[in-house]
Amino acid sequence: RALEMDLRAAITSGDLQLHYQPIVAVATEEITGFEALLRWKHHERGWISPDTFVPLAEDKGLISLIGDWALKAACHDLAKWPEHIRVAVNISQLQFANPHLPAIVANTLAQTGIDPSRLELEITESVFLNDNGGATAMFASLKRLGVRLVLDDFGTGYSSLGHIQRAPFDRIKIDRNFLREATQEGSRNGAIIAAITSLGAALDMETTAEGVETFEELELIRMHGCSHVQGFIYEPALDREAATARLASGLTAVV
Ligand code: G
Ligand code: G
Ligand code: MN
Ligand code: NA
Repeated sequence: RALEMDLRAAITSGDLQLHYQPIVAVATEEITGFEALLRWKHHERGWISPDTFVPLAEDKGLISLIGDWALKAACHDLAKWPEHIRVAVNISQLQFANPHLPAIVANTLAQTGIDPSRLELEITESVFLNDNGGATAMFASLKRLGVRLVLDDFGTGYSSLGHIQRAPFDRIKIDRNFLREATQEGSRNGAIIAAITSLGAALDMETTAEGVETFEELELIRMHGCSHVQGFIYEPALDREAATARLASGLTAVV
């Protein structure tokens, strides 16, 4: 109850922030964009993870307020970054279920004046559960705005090729669980990563390997053809100033 009220207050007080984790092209090691990740600095409890407060927000009907805020803040920041940089914003299942979502995205694009193709929406396959065709229609509406669609956390839970078939995804993010063990002898995960990557390439989808932490993992995903990488081997999520500085440094992503 108290935490819920604090969360409402945090949206306006500035205690809720977006941090940005670089997404790096495997071939060039250059930053091509960021994933926007919510961070909440609670005045008494310190940093609270989105794993805790996003479910709370969904439960208490606050997710559209927070989701709209995050979308706007990310586009606002993106407008100040170079044209070739993209930002990926996570869209929760409940936001996705809101028929007004395309209008909200369209308004945000108009207000911030950014090229729609610079905005990526990260959505998990959970939106296909118990779906009667609404999800496919929603993906189509979003796609018509010119934004890019990203299938997040692929390989966890309910992955299905039918999902890839039913929505015009531009990118697949391979969940970091696949990397765990993938470098160990006898693991089948390397083969699975390779299969997802070639499926993606055949369908004109980029593939981002998430959660890459070691050189061994980087080498593995490079070998299997992933086009992009996101992980602590390069950078964690950075605050806006640090992310901006990272771009301005002109350096490729040095490990
Ligand atoms: O940021 P990690 O660093 O801890 O994020 C934990 C989880 O919170 C991830 O699954 C991520 O997708 C989710 N998350 C982070 N930011 C947002 C956001 O802006 N909206 C939604 N819906 N989820 C988010
Ligand atoms: O939206 P999604 O569930 O994909 O959120 C990405 C999550 O992965 C965030 O919590 C982010 O902080 C986390 N993450 C990003 N890179 C790494 C990494 O290299 N290692 C680990 N353990 N987590 C990571
Ligand atoms: Mn994500
Ligand atoms: Na993910």
